[in-house]
Amino acid sequence: MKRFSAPCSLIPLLFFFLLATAVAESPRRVIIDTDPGVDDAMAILLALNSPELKVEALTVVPGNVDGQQGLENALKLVSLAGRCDITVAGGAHHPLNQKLITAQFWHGKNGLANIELPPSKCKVDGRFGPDLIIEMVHAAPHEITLVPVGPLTNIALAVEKDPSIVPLVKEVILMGGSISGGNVNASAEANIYNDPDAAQIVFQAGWPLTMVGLDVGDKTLFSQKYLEQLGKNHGPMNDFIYQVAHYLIDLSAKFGSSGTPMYDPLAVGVAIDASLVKAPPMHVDVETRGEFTRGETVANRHNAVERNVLHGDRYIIEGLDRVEPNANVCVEVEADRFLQLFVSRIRGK
Ligand SMILES: [Ca+2]
Repeated sequence: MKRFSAPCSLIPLLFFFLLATAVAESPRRVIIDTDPGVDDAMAILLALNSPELKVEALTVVPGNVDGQQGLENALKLVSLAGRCDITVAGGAHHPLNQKLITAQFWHGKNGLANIELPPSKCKVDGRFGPDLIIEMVHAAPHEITLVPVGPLTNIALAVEKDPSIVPLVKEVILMGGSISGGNVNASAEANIYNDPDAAQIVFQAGWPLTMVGLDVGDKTLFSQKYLEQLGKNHGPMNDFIYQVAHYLIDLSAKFGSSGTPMYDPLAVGVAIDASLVKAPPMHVDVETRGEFTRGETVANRHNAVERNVLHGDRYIIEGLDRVEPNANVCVEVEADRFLQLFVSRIRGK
């Protein structure tokens, strides 16, 4: 009997190992909320070519372009990838409390670097994007990761309408914000600036959240070297991304940069492989009123604030109060490893 007892005791362990392996290998289910947008297009095609991810839906938010153009672009992108199985839905038409700001200046007249993709063979889903998010999260509790790469209007609307989704979402990995200055102005990054009220709702919701910001995206410059690698292959997706990257590299050169920052694709990259970045926990608030700082993501690096107590005519510091981190804020990235990953996935290798 003794001879067999050891192997028998290993069976539960073996079962656990096999289960753990299966879980580890099952793809992460994601909904990408997007305002396509050139870097959105790169992000979406990276996701669709990565076996680590199962893209459940694209929900479209106005931002780089208006909602209608964004929806048309999203449908053309899934069609280009031959993936009409992916649900594509429209969403909000404008930010919560301010006018829409569109960015054809950077993204081209059609939002896709003025490249004319073939008409989409895919059909739009009639549901309202935030409702679709609510529905999908309830249908797969604790399994859906939200990857917002545009202004956070749709995600905020979903949370406002049904706060019960918050503990049911696996994780939020968003492109937006910065802890070292903005691109719209001195302080604000565009996705957050375009709807700071929505962003504050999303940051304070209470779910696991990773912020892939402007400052870390600026470290991932897609330069001529990577473009040449991409040019070694041909196919509908490869050729389209080559043209997009070419357009963006030329545009960046006009502003003195040697490459184009891969903002939205990096958020997808973090969803694929979180080890690409270092992201310490911080408490982040979004400034919704500041004279010069509306739309800034204000990050508390040491997660504490002074406790000032009124004594007579003055406040006296009596200690420190802890503030709970609400975001993992990306501060470092293995840029070359990420860019190689991007190129190899778009090349289909
Ligand atoms: Ca975007």
